[in-house]
Amino acid sequence: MTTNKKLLQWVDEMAALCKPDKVYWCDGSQEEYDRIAAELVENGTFQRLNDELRPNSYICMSDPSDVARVEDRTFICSEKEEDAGPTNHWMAPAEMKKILTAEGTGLFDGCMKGRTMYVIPYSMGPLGSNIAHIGVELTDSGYVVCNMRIMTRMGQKVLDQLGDGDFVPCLHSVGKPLAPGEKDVPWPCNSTKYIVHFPEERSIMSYGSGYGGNALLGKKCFALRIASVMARDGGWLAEHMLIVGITNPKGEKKYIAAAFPSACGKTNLAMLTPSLPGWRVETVGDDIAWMKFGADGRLYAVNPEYGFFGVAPGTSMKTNENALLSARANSIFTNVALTPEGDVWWEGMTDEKPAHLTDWKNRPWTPDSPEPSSHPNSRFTAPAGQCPVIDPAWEDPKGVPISAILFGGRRAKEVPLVAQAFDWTHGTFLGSSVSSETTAAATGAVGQIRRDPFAMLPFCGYNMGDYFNHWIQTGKKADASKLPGIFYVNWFRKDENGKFIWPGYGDNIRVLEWIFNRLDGADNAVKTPKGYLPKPGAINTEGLDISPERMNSLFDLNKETGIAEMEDIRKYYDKFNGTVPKELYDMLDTIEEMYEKL
Ligand code: TSX
Ligand code: MN
Repeated sequence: MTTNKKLLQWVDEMAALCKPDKVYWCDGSQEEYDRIAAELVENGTFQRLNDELRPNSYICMSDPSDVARVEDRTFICSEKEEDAGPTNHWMAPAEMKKILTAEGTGLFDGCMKGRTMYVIPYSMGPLGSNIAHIGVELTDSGYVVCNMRIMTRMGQKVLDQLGDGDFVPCLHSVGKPLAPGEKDVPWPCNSTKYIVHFPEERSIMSYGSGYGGNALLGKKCFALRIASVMARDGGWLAEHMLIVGITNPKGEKKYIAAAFPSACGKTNLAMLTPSLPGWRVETVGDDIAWMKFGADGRLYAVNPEYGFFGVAPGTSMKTNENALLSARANSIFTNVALTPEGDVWWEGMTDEKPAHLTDWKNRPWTPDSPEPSSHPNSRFTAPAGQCPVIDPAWEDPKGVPISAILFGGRRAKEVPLVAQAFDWTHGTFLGSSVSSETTAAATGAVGQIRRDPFAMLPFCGYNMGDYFNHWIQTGKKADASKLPGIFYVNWFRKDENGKFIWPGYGDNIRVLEWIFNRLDGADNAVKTPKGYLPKPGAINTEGLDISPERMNSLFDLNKETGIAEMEDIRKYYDKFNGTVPKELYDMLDTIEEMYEKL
């Protein structure tokens, strides 16, 4: 238990508001997890999978209306609207609090009737790390409790660590109170949804959804939106980045962090199986990096999470063996298909489709069925410690020293396979310009270029222009010689026939090798308006069926299209109400001048 006055008082107040039948403090034990999972089975929320095939694991089908993050219902409630900025939805905190908590009319008033309010103390980051922070989530969802136990370090050990210290209060309800005697549904939720952040107060309130980032509040809500504000104020970085350790054949190791928009294979890179002999890639994290400067002036990163909440479709032994093996046991599968043997399946898991399945809407499914068996945003929740290539230092409270930061996106043209930034400011420019072409996985037109600066568009808890400035200032304050190198990669260049030029996947180690050597000062690059590009032949293509001409086509330089890209970025900056720092506009001018001289 705890004697933390702020925590005890807040739990009492929220219980008085939400009016649950009882309040239960999670201890984080396996017995507790098993008991709550058994209750979810009893309620029809979970089905236990075959213990021979998928030990201690469950499948769960959500309500078809509650399947993804709801960006249009996500709010940053700062005192001033300009502090939320043009990329966020804003409402005044007092107005939002009235909607959510006013006695009698507030959505949270009585919202937990007939249910248990679970108290989940959790640490984002290794317990006791000076990079870690503690949150407490109150929820009326057993599904959330089970997922939070995989995704975070959770329970009594966190209360012990917290002592009288501070925490981020996170209130969550599915928004479906039960009348006396009313039978629950397998996936309770509400058609009214609010995912709300109070950045000045550093608190979160989420109503109406039980799914993913809407409900597991440690992830996108705390570790990115609230933490980005904490990082701005505290001089550190909270980023939407994977973290990996790369070891070369000589046994030398470097850690890199990388940000990609969705549908670029971020989790695949986080668990890459290198195609080059002697190279190793080890996983620290697949989604979020918290980075602070150490006493030695270097940037150290922790993965604030404890598990993977990965997109299932497309994950196979070919595309990401280590992700599949991470979810071989002790995992939760949401909105995938169930096999007759009691295992899971999803599109892309195997070349051959199973003859019979139960689909994510609980209907019989065959390969002739008109719809996919699994929802495109279906997920596995798996303990990170089960990843076969988890890095030995992934729980090191010091974090891991970051040598390089990668940005990337999906672009058929214009953006090279890899480029190194001239310096930190140019790297910030590259991060601010991150763009990706839409794929069939997202809704809307396919192949349209969307900007997603730093892959943080839905996750920055304050004004995006101010966030760009925080990056610029971070570079100015640091010892430049100790800052990570910044790179931009694009695995997705296509030729004139629409075919991918670069093989990608395990062969991306060839690009990482060039980066690795570059960091060691190798003379393997030429300066261009796109940054430092590999000298011809500097990327190892041994064993690949790719001609030097085809390699060169990954690095084409064209004055007209290059300048057009800069003008597109300039137009994008102009949408930020004058908050984009001058350094970035200056960088546009500099690069345009470089193109003019081509
Ligand atoms: O994840 C991907 N990565 C990163 C891997 C570490 N994907 C999948 C993206 C959707 C999530 C990729 N797709 C990658 C990639 O590097 N590259 C591509 C494009 C591609 C697709 C198929 C082939 C090659 C490239 N096939 C053959 O070359 C045979
Ligand atoms: Mn993510």
